[in-house]
Amino acid sequence: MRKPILYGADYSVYVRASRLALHEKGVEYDLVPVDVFAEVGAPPSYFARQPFGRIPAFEHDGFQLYETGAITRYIDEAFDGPKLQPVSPRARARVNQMISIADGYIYPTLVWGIYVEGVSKPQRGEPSDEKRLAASLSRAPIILKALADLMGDGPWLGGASLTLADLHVAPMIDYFAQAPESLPMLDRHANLKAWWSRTEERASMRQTQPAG
Ligand SMILES: N[C@@H](CCC(=O)N[C@@H](CS)C(=O)NCC(=O)O)C(=O)O
Repeated sequence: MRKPILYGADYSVYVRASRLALHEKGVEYDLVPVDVFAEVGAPPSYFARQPFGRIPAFEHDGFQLYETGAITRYIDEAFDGPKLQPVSPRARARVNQMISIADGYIYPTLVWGIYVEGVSKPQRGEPSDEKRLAASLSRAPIILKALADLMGDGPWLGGASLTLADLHVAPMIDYFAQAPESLPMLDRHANLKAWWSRTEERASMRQTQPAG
């Protein structure tokens, strides 16, 4: 079998979630650069792999796939290595619930609303959307509480072992944690704070750190 190929850029939280799954499973892969935020955008040929022009896209032995949730589940199921999804219907539902929370709430609010508006744009000398930043800062505690409530005693978001929930949420929290406002917010949830310390130390997180 040939090595799987992931198309995307290391700065993308969705590309990183897919890479984390590959690293945690111990799967060798090739990362083919596609920069969707380049001035010229993604190359026209990329739209044949991902018609919406988003990253990542994935290919394994001729099987093409896009949408990160489908990619990470495929990686978990198609390759040997530690299982990243629980077997019991309820535990699996919790993991899927957290992945959905990541897509629906964490990504727009903590990544775009807080990191991009509050950290990245000022660093690049671009004006921030102050209204969006303020709205996101007031929404963030609801998101963090939901995660903390769902994870319970952990130590991982999905319970006793590392799952895809951790791998989808961690790249987003890594950006959010760069905002000064994130620290007091995380301090309010001892379980989530301990989870983040544990997660950011993982070899897979270090190996997939965006080059910056
Ligand atoms: N639903 C897609 C979302 C992927 C996504 O939004 N990727 C971002 C980078 S983190 C992107 O490609 N953005 C380009 C754009 O918004 O034009 C998935 O799950 O793969």
